[in-house]
Order: sequence, then C-alpha cells, then structure tokens
Amino acid sequence: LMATSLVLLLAGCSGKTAGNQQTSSTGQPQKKIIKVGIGLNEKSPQYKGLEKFKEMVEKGSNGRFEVQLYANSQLGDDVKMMEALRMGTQEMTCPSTAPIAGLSKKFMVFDLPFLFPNEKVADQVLDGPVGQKILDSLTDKGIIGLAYWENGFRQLTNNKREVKTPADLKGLKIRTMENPVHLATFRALGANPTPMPFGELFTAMQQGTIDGQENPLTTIYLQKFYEVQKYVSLTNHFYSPFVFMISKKFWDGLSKEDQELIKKAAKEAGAFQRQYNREQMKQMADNLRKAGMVVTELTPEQMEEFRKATEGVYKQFENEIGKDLIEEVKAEIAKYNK
Ligand code: KDG
Repeated sequence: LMATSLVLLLAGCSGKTAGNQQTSSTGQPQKKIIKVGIGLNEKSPQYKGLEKFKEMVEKGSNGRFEVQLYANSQLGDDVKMMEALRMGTQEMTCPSTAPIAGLSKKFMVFDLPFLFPNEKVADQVLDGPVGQKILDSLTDKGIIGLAYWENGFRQLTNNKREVKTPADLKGLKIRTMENPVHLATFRALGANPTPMPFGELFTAMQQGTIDGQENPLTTIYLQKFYEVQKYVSLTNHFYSPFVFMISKKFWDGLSKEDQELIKKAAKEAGAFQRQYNREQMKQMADNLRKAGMVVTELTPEQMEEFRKATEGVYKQFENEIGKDLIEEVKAEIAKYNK
C-alpha cells in the first residue's frame, strides 16, 4: 500500500513545472483543463452551446485544452460558481445576468421589467458598446465577461390558479433569482417573492414551500417543471441574458493566442446557442400544453396592466443602477427598435 501511494504521489508531482503549464512524465505538455459549470441540465440550449464551445476550443487548440462540462449545479449555484472563478478554483460558468448584480450593480439594468421589446433588439444592445461596458465592469472583480448568450424571456408558472392580471398574483409565493430588482418587481405585482438558487427550485415546488416561479419556456419544459406546476402565463416580464465568463486568474496565465481562441469560440458558440434557443422556444408552449399545463396568453390590455404595475421599479433603482446607464440602454433600445 505504501509503495502504491508513493508512486501516485510522485506521479502527481512530477508533472508540475512553473506556472500554469504542466508536462507529463514523457515531457509532453499536459492538457489545460477548463471546467465549466451551469445550473441547467444537459437538455438545455445552454448546454448545447457549451458542447459547441468545447468542440471549438479542443479542436482549435489541437487538444491542448480539455473542456469539461458540468450541468445540474454539480459545481454549485450561480453565485457560488462566480466566487470560484474569482478564487481561480473553477475556470468558467454562464449565469443569468440577475445573480451577477451581487458583483456589479450595472448588470441590474437588464433586470428592469419589460425592458427589451424582442430578442433582435436585445442582441444589438448587448453586443454593442453599452453591453461591452457592462461586461468590463467585472474585470476588477476577478472575472472576464466573454460574451452574452441567451436564457430568454421569462414566463410565470404557479400551482394555484390561472394568472391573467396582477390581481391574480396576489399573495402567491414566487421564487425569483437572487436579485433585488426581481424581488421589487414581484412585490410591485402583489406577489410574495422569495429568492433561491436554481438547484433548490424543483424540490421547493414539489414540497409546496413556494407556489410558483418564473423562467423561460425552454427551462419550464426541459427541467420538467410541468410535473409540479399547473399554470403558465406568457408574461415576458424580464429578458434574461446569460454571461459566459472566465476566471481572470486563469485568463491571465494564457497566451494572447489562446485568449483569442477562447474568446472567439465563446462568441461563435453564443451565436449558435441563441439561434438554437429560439428554434427550441417555438415548440415549447405546445409541449407544455401536451404535458398538461394550462398555457395562458395575455391580451394587450392585460400585458399593459403588468407593465403599469411595475413601472415604479425603474425609479426605485435609478440611484443604484445609475440614471445615466438606464437612459443609455433605453436610448440604444429605441435606436434599434424600428
Ligand atoms: O445555468 C443557468 C442557471 O444556473 C440559472 O442562471 C438559470 O435562469 C435561471 C434561474 O432561474 O436560476
């Protein structure tokens, strides 16, 4: 036993040379491992995007990188994984923008209710200068934001009753992401919101500790929320971008060429992921009906009631987000919304 552990110990040490670069006992450079964690499962469009990224980086580097994908919060929830990126104990993750607010309040601008009119406009604003400026606010937190991907427009589910107006939401216990703008929005709608990491959500719905939640239809279907929720209302109340991000500690140890490779792959895989997400989304309302959910489309008047009820949230967060930033994003949206 002693001998075996000694051999293992030696094998473990011999590979280490200075810095990030490791060599095997044969003198060949060892693969650099990139661990990527997400909360959603392997069926999610997000995971499909990560598979694309993995393929691009592994091929593009002739196998110098190995990208390991971990779904289902295996590496922790969004907040915990971002912390691991900052420490340099995990390389990449892809949270919704909402939980990023804990690191940079600028991201909260995207959490404002009924902000983006459609995905096309969102793409243009996020991929433009204001989107980049907000990504850059992560650098001094130890994170490099590489690209925006898409989670999508969020819809409301619950287990109590059909929701057509804010009045129907009264008193319902709704799980939100860990974000003050989301909490304020649901309070303004008369609900009783409670923040919770994604990994705890299914069980909370199953056990009835919450009545409902909100997520894009892809998530509601592919995570089988229809097994524990009866009603879904197509409210489109938030548009959720994802941010594909990498640990600055890891990033700083890479060559310029490798940084370029990873950045390019993050963007290209993101373009694929957005496309795939939108394709998938088209079938989801039908899928959910077939799975037994009541899918409620709102009239323009009912939508307007939701919008009106949450209008005050913009003012409420003006100081925290910055009035200028809100105005800048609104102006960008107006520019592209033609
Ligand atoms: O993989 C992404 C998830 O970790 C999370 O961001 C999904 O929208 C989400 C939620 O509701 O927590």
